[in-house]
Amino acid sequence: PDLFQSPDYYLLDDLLTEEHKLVRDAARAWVKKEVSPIIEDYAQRAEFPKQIIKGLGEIGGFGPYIPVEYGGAGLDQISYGLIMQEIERGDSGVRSTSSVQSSLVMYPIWKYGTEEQRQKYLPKLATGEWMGCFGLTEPDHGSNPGGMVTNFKDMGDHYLLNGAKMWISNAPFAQIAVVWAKNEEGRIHGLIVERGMEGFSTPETHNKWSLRASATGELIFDNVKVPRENLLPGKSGLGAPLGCLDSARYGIAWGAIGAAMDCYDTALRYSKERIQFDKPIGATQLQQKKLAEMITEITKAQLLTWRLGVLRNEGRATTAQISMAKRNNVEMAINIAREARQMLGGMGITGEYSIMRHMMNLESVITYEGTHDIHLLITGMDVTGFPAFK
Ligand code: TGC
Ligand code: FAD
Repeated sequence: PDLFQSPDYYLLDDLLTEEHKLVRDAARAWVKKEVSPIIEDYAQRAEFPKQIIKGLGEIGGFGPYIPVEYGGAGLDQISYGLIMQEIERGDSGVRSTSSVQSSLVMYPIWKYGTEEQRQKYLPKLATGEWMGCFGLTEPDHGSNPGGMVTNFKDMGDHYLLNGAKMWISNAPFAQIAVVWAKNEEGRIHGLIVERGMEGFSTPETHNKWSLRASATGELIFDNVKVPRENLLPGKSGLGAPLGCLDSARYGIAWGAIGAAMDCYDTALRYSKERIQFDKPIGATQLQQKKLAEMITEITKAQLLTWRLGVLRNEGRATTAQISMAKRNNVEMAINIAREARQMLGGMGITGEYSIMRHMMNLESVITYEGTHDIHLLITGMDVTGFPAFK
């Protein structure tokens, strides 16, 4: 019973199958045992806890929906979402590692790769024996990745890759990078770049106040010779990386609920125990307003996201629907983290509680995978037909 403190105000468990609940419970138990006790320390030291990689693979954190024949867990989109929710209840940076590996590395290899590429990479990525990263963002092209300047030339027996990527999760320790670059005609393609290739380096980005337990870095390509067989042939154009983002953003929509639940749980418990003016702060109207609004927003986000999962299982979810859920849920979580932090008073700023870490992490989550503004503009474009980006 201790495992199930998480709010389920509208009895959403009734909408889940036995498999969904088993998958979620296993992820929740693992996060509670292996992530929560150590993560604050790693975040304070700005270090990624590499020892959790194997366990992340075992709970289905790497490629939950990738078919079993390639080492994935073969689960549906709701299970995928629930795993992300539970991981992010622990830490957004750990969920980032899982999102990148699953949706930004395994997904493109599975969807756009050759059978040889699938066999070579997917099983090792599913266990975490190999880790991957995804290079789309560049120093001068973040929200507008279509403007990228990283490029490759066809040299006959190989491609010659030049350019740089920035803000890349997992880059400092990944064995492989799925890199998006333009060919001589300016068409975007995905290439698998492997650590050890001459001219390829991955310097780490330091001094982050957010996502400190996740390693972020650059990808630098200085005349890197990439074998021809490392090009992903199945899809080209900006739609190829954007297709991966659909899957990752969907996972983030669920993940943000996990971070919000942890903040809510913590604040609720604290409000019952903390006595001021001879009564629990939870007995005051102001603190009840905060808690009531939190549980309302979490419940709305759960319903939105569960429905989106059903649509994804049916292959009917649109990019704009995913943007709406990512945008809504991350804002919901960051607002809850800020309110919950205040409810803990001075204790809220310490590492004794997880809230301030969630709050700072969510500043990255609201920026990456499309900023809050970009997702609003995607919704705006969807309802009006006018792209306001350009
Ligand atoms: P636009 O002209 O709209 O589209 C270009 C082509 O792509 C097609 N397309 C899609 N295809 C598949 N799936 C989607 N979701 C698609 N969205 C668009 C589109 O049909 C078109 O195809 P074609 O054949 O006509 O060429 O492109 P645009 O340049 O106007 O850009 C639109 C915009 C702004 C929405 C897009 O660039 C965008 O989403 N920008 C945000 C960038 C972003 O999200 N970057 C994330 C980097 S990865 C990351 O942050 C990882 S964080 C780590 C973690 O996950 O934890
Ligand atoms: P910009 O695009 O420069 O945006 C700056 C501001 O301008 C934002 O507020 C934005 O909303 C606004 N803006 C931009 N365009 C418009 C417009 N047309 N109209 C109105 N406002 C606009 N990328 C990867 O490829 N792989 C990764 O693994 C990865 N991991 C990341 C990890 C972390 C911790 C962080 C912080 C980022 C990561 N990113 C990654 C990069 C992330 O996707 C980008 O930071 C994000 O897409 C925004 O790009 P930018 O930082 O260049 O901001």
